[in-house]
Amino acid sequence: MLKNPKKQLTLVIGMLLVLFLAACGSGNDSEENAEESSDSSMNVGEEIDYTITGIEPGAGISVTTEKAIEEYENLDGWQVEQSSTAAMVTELEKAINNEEPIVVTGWNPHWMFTKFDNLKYLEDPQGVYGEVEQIKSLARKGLEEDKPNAYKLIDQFNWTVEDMEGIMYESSDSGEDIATVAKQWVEDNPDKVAEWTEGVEDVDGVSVELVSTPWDSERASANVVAEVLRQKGFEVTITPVDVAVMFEAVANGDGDATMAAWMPQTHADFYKDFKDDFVDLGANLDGAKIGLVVPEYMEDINSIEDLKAK
Ligand code: PBE
Repeated sequence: MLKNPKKQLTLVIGMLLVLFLAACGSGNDSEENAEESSDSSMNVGEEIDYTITGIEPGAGISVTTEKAIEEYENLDGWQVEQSSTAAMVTELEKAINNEEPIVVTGWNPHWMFTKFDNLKYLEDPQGVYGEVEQIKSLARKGLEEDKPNAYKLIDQFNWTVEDMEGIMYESSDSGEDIATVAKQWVEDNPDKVAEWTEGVEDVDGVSVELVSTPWDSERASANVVAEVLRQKGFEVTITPVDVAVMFEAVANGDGDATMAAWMPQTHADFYKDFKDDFVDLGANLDGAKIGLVVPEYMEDINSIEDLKAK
């Protein structure tokens, strides 16, 4: 018989603990996992202060992420921290090096998926981020009549996610400017260039203004097309602007064309606003994607709905 009440209490607690652990142990595996995942996903929100690491405020993906926060009830109390793509990538790299949780706005084509081979998109059951995106070329009205050879070349330009990511990765890896890498790419890919320039006549110093956005993906396409246009005798300028300004410039004729319209989802709002005032030349790239991206070691977070409201 134990006389010491303290010891007795310890014993009782100990027995309860044994019973409790036994009860846990008898539960089936899936129940256990479900419990674990709800616990750890709750921690994820807390650990990252209910903050999605975003990019530039003007980006389509930033607008879409604000929408996602509105649409998903489980994202109540979450926010997007908007800054820049470079800052987002720095945060991502830091988190990965420390195996810490992070949720970023991510997209393809981008070299982040080559540099970090442990990233995954979160499932998006409500389809806020759309499925597969295309990158489209748009021309100003009248370009076909004014500069038919430029129009034809831009219309015939198309390539793949791998082509674009190749240039982006090479530039980020070597530290060389996208323009330099793009020029080399044009030299190394005569077959593609031949397709785009089929039936395009040489000109003598006709000027072309391409408008684009400031992301590496768009700097890659703009510089590749600019280089090929230059080889045909055009004088080309590339003006990087915000997404909204890019659509506006092609619509009001300030710019001749862009190769940087992400549709049907990413730039839907901008596209809609100006759609009567430009010519849609169709996709120049298929298979782009945007969404929320996390490192694979966040094993319990596979869907946006696995994140818990604040
Ligand atoms: N992006 C890259 C851009 C378009 C190109 C996905 C960051 C966006 O507007 O979201």
